[in-house]
Amino acid sequence: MLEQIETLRQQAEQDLAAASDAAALESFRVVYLARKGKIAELFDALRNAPPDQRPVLGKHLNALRTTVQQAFDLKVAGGAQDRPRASKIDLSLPGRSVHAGSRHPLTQVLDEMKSIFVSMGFGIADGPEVEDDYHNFEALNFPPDHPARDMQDTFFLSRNALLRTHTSPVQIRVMKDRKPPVRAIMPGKVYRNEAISARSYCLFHQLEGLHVDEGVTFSDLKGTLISFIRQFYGPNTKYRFRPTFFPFTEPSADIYISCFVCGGKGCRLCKQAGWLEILGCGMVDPNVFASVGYDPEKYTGYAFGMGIERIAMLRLGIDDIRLFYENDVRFLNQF
Ligand code: 2U9
Repeated sequence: MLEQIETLRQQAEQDLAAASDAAALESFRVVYLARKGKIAELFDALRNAPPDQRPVLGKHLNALRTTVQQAFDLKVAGGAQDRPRASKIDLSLPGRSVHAGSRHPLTQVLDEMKSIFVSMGFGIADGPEVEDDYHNFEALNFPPDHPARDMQDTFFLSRNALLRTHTSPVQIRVMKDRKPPVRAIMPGKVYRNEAISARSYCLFHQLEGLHVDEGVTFSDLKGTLISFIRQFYGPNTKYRFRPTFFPFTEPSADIYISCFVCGGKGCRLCKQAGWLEILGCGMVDPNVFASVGYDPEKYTGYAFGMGIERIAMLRLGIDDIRLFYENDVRFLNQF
């Protein structure tokens, strides 16, 4: 048995020297050092040895187990120190930040507006961006000779196909589809054939809204839009309504808020006026109701519209509308 012990010692020495990775070391441990390994097998065999030899053989076996275990432990520990790449990692260095991306600034402003109107009971409707003269102009009470119908102002794709110049045709489609009550906002892209500059672009976004039912009044319009202004611009924002004209509403108004930079004293943002124009609104013209088949004697309603780029520019301090469409990450990263 002494010979067996010596042979096992030599075998273990060779196998340990040959074990070059973690998997080989683990199989070495299982073969030699585990509960059913080769060294344990010899300890079992000790029971069959003549009783007078057992103490000496036991001593040799214990020595073998200690030697193999120590050599194994040393190699495992040495392997850990042998990792030059790992040892060069400085765990105290601050991590590199990963820019996760964010919503486009126009999407951020639109999402905030949508959630305010949805909380006030408005649904969200959308419709086609390629429209016809009827939905974009005629049903909205634009006279045949209105300047917006001119090629200079509108992109015509053919004689009767054009890129919508506002989201109002969506309201026409919604009203033709459904009976009152109707209460919805219509956010989306609109197109205008204008000279491109820091202030105007061929494409921009609008959010329009419409509420039609029996007995809807100008007070409802005021209550809804003042509530929107307080939620979006802050509870102490001052506002004023100024009469204006739109073909599709009568009476009509533009709403201004006190400049949130100077508080109304006059500054560069409000062009010294102290007021910023933020949206237009009015009571839906009876001619519009007639063209969608609503009885103008029975139903009344209000509508409003705002340009999202203008509002985002005022709020975020952006002075060139083209920045929204260039997708320059140096611009987008700031929001
Ligand atoms: C229907 C009836 C009425 C939508 C309205 C405005 C006033 C308005 C402008 C804001 C800035 C356009 O983006 S902008 O240039 N819009 O001032 N829009 S009332 O009125 C409607 C719409 C549809 C059937």
